[in-house]
Amino acid sequence: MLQDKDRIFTNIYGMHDRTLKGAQQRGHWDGTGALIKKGRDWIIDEMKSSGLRGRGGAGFPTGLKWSFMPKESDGRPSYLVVNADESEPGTCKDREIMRHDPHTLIEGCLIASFAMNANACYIYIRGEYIREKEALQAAIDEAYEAGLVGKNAAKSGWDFDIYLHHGAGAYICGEETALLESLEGKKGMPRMKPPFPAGAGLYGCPTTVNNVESIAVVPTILRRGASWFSGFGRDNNKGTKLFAISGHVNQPCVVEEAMSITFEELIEKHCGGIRGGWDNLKAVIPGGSSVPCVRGENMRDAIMDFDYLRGELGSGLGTAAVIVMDQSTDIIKAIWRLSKFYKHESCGQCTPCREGTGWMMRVMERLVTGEATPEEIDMLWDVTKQVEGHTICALGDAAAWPIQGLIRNFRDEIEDRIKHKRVRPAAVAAE
Ligand code: L3W
Ligand code: SF4
Repeated sequence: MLQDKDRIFTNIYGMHDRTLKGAQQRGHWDGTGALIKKGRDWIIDEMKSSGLRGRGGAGFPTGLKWSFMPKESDGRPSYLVVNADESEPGTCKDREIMRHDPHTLIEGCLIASFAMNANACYIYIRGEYIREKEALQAAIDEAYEAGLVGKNAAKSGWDFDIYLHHGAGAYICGEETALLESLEGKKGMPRMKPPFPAGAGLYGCPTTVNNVESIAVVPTILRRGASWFSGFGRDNNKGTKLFAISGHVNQPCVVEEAMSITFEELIEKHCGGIRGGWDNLKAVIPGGSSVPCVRGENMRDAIMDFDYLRGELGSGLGTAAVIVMDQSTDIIKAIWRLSKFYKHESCGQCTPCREGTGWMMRVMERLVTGEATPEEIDMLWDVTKQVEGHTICALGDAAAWPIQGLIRNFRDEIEDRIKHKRVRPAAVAAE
């Protein structure tokens, strides 16, 4: 259980002054130049020892990712790109950082950029985040004014510029290579990987793309020490983590907690319990809409981290957007709505995703209305397997996994719906 003194984000609810003055009073920008002067190797080693894994969904080790960047320039500039295109349904944690604690991110950008030999950083922010963009830009302006970024940033001897780029509202631009295409002024369509961005990223130059939370925690990790951060959580699942809990809990919230907290503790301590009590819990999507749902009875003791949710429950921590659904939920319809989302957001450049998302959505629609035949359940499963792993980017997988989770966990409900045609055909038409 995390105590207040161990929280990195001290203004997540906007109760305090978010300006530079307030941020400095809360300990941010303290000794930043001195941290930088400890050198690149020290910073990257500390990040590796901290055990931080990327907070954007994939959980790739942050220090390791940074170490892929060239130590010496081969004539090309290096870049840090921050993925602030937070669009995964259920996910609203980076929003809180940017609108209430923006200096944590800017300070992190400076330190991370220095560690990767980058003199410039681009923050790509979601098109719908207007207020967040304003708050972040105001904080960037303050940082320039105070000499914390710009020439000889924070008296570190390092020149550093930071640019805020406003997206136009496409979910796919949260995929790192689509984001880079979009930053370059092209259509946001994912690139084949490899090459990974560290080899050829923005404008063909070495680039690291990191999530907002991953970068915003860096200064505190370095100030307090890698061993402090790695003291929370379990092996391979370290640190503190922002959880965004929505749905049928008594008090939905975003909260910073220790990694590997149990689901029950997270919900009881911060959300006032499940609406109608634990017996009323039907299903949980523990990591944003891309990961499979889990039956409620398997969630109560679940450990909220990467390895448990994937290894034990066949789901995932993803972005730690925890979507709670009680017994009043039409789970088939909920997953159908996600399949509609992925169909809409597919960029269309690869056939299994472009066509498959449409097929999946249409069969899901028939499951919702109960008009499908029982054979269509297995056929739908088969389509998800044809899409999964056969596309350029992870959106294809993301469209397939929620449906697989539904069939795995709620097949009885689907079969019952088909047998009794319990839902009127008009049910999905209104959405
Ligand atoms: C160099 C290698 N770099 C991997 C880097 C790679 C990337 C990071 C993770 O998708 C997931 C997705 C969503 N050499 C490397 C390497 N890298 N191998 O490591 O890569 P990857 O491919 O595992 O994942 P990804 O493409 O970053 C992210 C899931 O997150 N998700 C959705 C999140 C949505 C948002 C949003 O709305 N903004 O975050 C939630 O679960 O489905 O599976 O940097 O370059 N050999
Ligand atoms: Fe585009 Fe879908 Fe292919 Fe990703 S998987 S590149 S979103 S068509």
